[in-house]
Amino acid sequence: MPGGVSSPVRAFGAVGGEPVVFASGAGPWITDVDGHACLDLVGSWGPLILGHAHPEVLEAVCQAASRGLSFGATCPAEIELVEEVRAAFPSMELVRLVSSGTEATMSALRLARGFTGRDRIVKFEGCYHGHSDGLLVKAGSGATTFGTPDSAGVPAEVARQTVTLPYNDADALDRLLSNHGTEFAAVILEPVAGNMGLVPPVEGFLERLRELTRQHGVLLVFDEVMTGFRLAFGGAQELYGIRPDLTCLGKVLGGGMPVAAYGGRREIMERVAPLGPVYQAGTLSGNPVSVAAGLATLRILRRTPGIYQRLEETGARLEAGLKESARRLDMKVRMQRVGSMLTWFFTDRPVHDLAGARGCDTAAFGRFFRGMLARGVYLPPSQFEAAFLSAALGETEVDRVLEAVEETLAEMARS
Ligand code: KE4
Repeated sequence: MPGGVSSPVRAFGAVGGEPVVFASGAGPWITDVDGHACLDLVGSWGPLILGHAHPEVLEAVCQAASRGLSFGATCPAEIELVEEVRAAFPSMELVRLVSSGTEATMSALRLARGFTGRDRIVKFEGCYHGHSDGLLVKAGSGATTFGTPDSAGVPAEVARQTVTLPYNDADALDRLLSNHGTEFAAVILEPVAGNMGLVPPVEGFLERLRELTRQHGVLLVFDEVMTGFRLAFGGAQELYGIRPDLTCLGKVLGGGMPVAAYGGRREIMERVAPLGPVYQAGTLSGNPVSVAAGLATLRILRRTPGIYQRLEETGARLEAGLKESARRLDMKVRMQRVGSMLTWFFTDRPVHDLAGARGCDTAAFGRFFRGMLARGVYLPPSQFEAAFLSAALGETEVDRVLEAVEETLAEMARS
């Protein structure tokens, strides 16, 4: 296995040390093969908003599995899951299920190109939308003219079709679309960014993007793979009151199993095969066992009063605790947070974009990560990732996290 992992970010490259190998999870806890138990603030990179091995989710999965693993045809649970999505995301008038966030965003952009007849897309630096060729692109030499590959193996002519702008810079988009608007099929973004560390949209940013894209006939695509069902049951678009043209979902949608989706305005989605000319397919799309995990997860979220308020309160406690520790120890560390998605940045200034995130003391984050792991708290192994709180974290567990933060920062302050 290259790097001993099935996905690069798990390799601890950014924080040092050997990648951890986990054997089991239960509620807020995750245990490695040596029997060390940690409080899990990664939650499989977002899906486990209910914690590990929730009994009702496991029961649903076992029940589904006992009826067969896959039919390669529509099953009732698939229809029920899509109905849950439509109820939570009114902008998603038609929904197609796929098996990963990468597939969701790749398909949504192919659809945007097919619908508009235009080829170019805009993304923002620091936003990650999965690993399809057209999205592994960074700002080109001409900055706002052409993208260049952000990975080996991505053809230059594919990268050229993607322009990458600084996050939170609506004026840059205004300038680009004023001069080239008719060339662009879509603007895609994380409405709250989690892939450069947690970077919220500045006041008015999302509203300006909605206005500019509508003005130029460019589709607005919200990548809510991370934020969907996480920041609110209806995701960031519920929280900020913005109606995108297309939305991508994943992570919580599958409750820990491989389920993702894209969807949006009916007139756009009706271009998707078999109704229309935009081809997209998948052997295990809507898999009954995977969908059972997602359906159980969404139903628990939907019927549990105050679950999002409690997640907000947990995040607020951690944020207040960090502020107090940083003040007492006179350390340059801050938390950026929206609800139960958060990042510790080692800086004394707000982080609004990738340049700001890169300007933080990432070596300090590595020391913080290792200190927290040694004290039994597992954080995402990179400064440029978000931590995710689960509803399984109770008062006692939050106290333990706060203690570990205080002790780790104190140890860092002494060294
Ligand atoms: P997947 O293909 O990994 O299911 O989803 C891709 C994706 C799309 N959009 C957003 C906003 C995402 O955050 C992701 C995947 N997130 C990473 C963590 N930053 C998953 C962890 C990994 O790559 O191993």
